[in-house]
Amino acid sequence: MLSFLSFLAYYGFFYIAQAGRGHKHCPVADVPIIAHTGDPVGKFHNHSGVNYYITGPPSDKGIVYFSDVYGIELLENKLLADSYGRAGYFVVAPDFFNGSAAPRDWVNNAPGFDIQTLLDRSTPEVIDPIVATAIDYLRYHRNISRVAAAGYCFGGRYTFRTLAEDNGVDIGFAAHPSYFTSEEVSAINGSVSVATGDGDYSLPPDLRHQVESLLMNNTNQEYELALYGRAPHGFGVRVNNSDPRQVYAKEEAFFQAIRWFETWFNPQ
Ligand SMILES: *[C@@H]1O[C@H](CO)[C@@H](O)[C@H](O)[C@H]1NC(C)=O
Ligand SMILES: *[C@@H]1O[C@H](CO)[C@@H](O)[C@H](O)[C@H]1NC(C)=O
Ligand SMILES: *[C@@H]1O[C@H](CO)[C@@H](O)[C@H](O)[C@H]1NC(C)=O
Ligand SMILES: *[C@@H]1O[C@H](CO)[C@@H](O)[C@H](O)[C@H]1NC(C)=O
Ligand SMILES: *[C@@H]1O[C@H](CO)[C@@H](O)[C@H](O)[C@H]1NC(C)=O
Ligand SMILES: CC(=O)N[C@H]1CO[C@H](CO)[C@@H](O)[C@@H]1O
Repeated sequence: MLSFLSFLAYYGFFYIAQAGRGHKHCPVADVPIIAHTGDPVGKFHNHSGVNYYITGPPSDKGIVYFSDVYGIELLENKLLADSYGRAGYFVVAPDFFNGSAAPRDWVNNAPGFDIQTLLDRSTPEVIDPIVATAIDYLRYHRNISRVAAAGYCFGGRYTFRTLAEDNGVDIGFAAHPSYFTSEEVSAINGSVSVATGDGDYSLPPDLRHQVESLLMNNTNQEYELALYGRAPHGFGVRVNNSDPRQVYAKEEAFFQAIRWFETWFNPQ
């Protein structure tokens, strides 16, 4: 905890000092905390027939990272998982799509790719068992007792699902979650932090307010929901690195998740 607080204090100072220069170095270790570009530092690992991207130091705190439809092949997903690793967590990001995630540019240019086909075959019946292997891997192969979920977009739904009683996760964060149900939100049995943007088409204002009501009235859990101005859907992972507002929202959502975990993880 102390080291995390110093990390934040140093980072805060450094962030201000470096604002606008495009480098976010950790003054303690001289490595970037949040990497937006560069080479991933983790590796792939097959476990129980599922491919994982794993990254981060040995730790008593673990994160299951639930990717968006771009999967663990997307550079930004690997770099973001690495960033959680630099914050002190051992991270496992399972491949939800068995090597066939959405191509980076599917919205504009992906002949032959059909997002609906991908979604139709990526139902909870398929994804839940993959998630379960990853949680099992953290708890029983890495001996990690405190497990957090960090989910983005498609993966955000699995933050809610794994926070249900006995689903294996202690605490969660979801950025611009999509395709979830009210029942999944109401069923959480651990604290949750949600990040969304005013340009997030998956959480328009009426749905966002519904989520707020569900969190407030239908659960007894700690929660928060942060709205980032001018932040488009997907901002937690993919942003225009030349747009300071988007970069700010992405970084702030990352620190939202880290501070949430540090504050509300059950003490061991
Ligand atoms: C994953 O894809 C491989 C081919 O790349 C296939 O052999 C395997 O059956 C697939 N697994 C699942 C669970 O769909
Ligand atoms: C697992 O972690 C606990 C503490 O969290 C420790 O007491 C135990 O020795 C560890 N077991 C192994 C096999 O590393
Ligand atoms: C939630 O989990 C706690 C254990 O952390 C348990 O004591 C409690 O009964 C659960 N609450 C609900 C509503 O399931
Ligand atoms: C949630 O509770 C608040 C305060 O009691 C109330 O104003 C609001 O209508 C409730 N929302 C729903 C959806 O029940
Ligand atoms: C990224 O942001 C910069 C600065 O706001 C802008 O000039 C550029 O057009 C944006 N690129 C895309 C692809 O939107
Ligand atoms: C190297 C290796 O064994 N890769 C396998 C990992 O698991 C996936 C299924 O998710 C297989 O398709 C790979 O062949």
